[in-house]
Amino acid sequence: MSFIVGEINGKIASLSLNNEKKLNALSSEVVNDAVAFIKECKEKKVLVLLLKAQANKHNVWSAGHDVSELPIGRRDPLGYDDSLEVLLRSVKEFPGPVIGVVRGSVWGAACDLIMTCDLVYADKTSTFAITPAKLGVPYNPSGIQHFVNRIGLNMAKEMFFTAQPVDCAIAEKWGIVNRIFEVEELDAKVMEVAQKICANAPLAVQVSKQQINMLSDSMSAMNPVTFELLQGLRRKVYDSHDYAEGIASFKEKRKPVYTGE
Ligand code: LCV
Ligand code: LCV
Repeated sequence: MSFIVGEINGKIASLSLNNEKKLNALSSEVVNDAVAFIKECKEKKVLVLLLKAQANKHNVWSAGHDVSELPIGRRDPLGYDDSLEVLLRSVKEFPGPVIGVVRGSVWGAACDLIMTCDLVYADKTSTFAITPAKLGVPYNPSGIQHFVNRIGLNMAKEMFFTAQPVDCAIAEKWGIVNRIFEVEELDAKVMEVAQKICANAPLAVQVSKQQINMLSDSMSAMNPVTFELLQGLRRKVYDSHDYAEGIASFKEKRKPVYTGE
């Protein structure tokens, strides 16, 4: 069974996350199937890729990283080769616009995935939360950069510090989403945008995506020593009692007891 539902119609394709029992959590199976489909879209010269999720009774778009796949201490949970980071890079490097189409609640790394999309349209039931603080996880620099570049310093800090869902109205005001639509009009409105993009010159569209990404990434050139200091800070967190406690409390369905160590 595939953990995504993929469809290619000419220059427009859609990829739907499909991990029902874990609320579309981004497990390695989901990620592997998604990355393979994105590669197929590139080979078939798809210009616009719609990123959706299969509906579920919890109305959760995606519950984020699969917590059961997070390492328990002594290993970076969001390393460069972590399957989730591979997915984020394949979205960012896809040659055409990737449009996030959101219904329901988006959690943790799935929120980072949304921040990595080029355009995001959502319905009025959508909410967005980034949750490392809730689980005791040290988020990674490229992920944090997605938030800061997208919504600015104080909004990114509020999301990271509180780990609370942001509702659709604030999400639109802060720029997490391009536009909010009524539940029943979302798909049609997104298709209109996709078709307007497909009416333009593909190369001009693709090169403007690459240029915008390169310019926004170049604003945070960092010297290697600073980077190593940053990695040392993160290691302190993923080697901590609180990191192990965060993961354990989720699995045992209880509130975490953090000690600050
Ligand atoms: C595995 C899950 C998950 C899940 N993994 O239904 O951003 S970071 O740094 O934190 C990053 C590391 C990250 O992305 O971490 C994960 C962040 N995600 C979250 O914090 C969301 C965790 N999930 C929830 O808060 C609840 O599940 C929500 C609010 C999404 C839905 O709550 P609801 O009461 O409707 P359940 O919690 O009962 O979930 C249904 C099943 O899905 C599993 C969960 O363990 C349960 O499985 P069982 O029925 O086998 O107990 N599940 C949910 N999220 N991220 N498994
Ligand atoms: C020369 C023109 C022009 C014009 N140049 O009246 O952004 S980039 O990268 O694309 C960059 C390279 C750039 O700035 O490219 C140009 C971008 N501009 C556009 O795409 C707008 C092109 N123009 C139009 O779409 C229509 O002209 C609008 C919608 C502005 C107005 O339409 P309307 O039907 O009211 P016409 O199209 O009949 O234009 C009246 C006269 O102005 C000329 C046009 O050729 C026509 O001249 P003739 O009466 O001799 O036929 N014209 C309009 N825009 N950018 N000439």
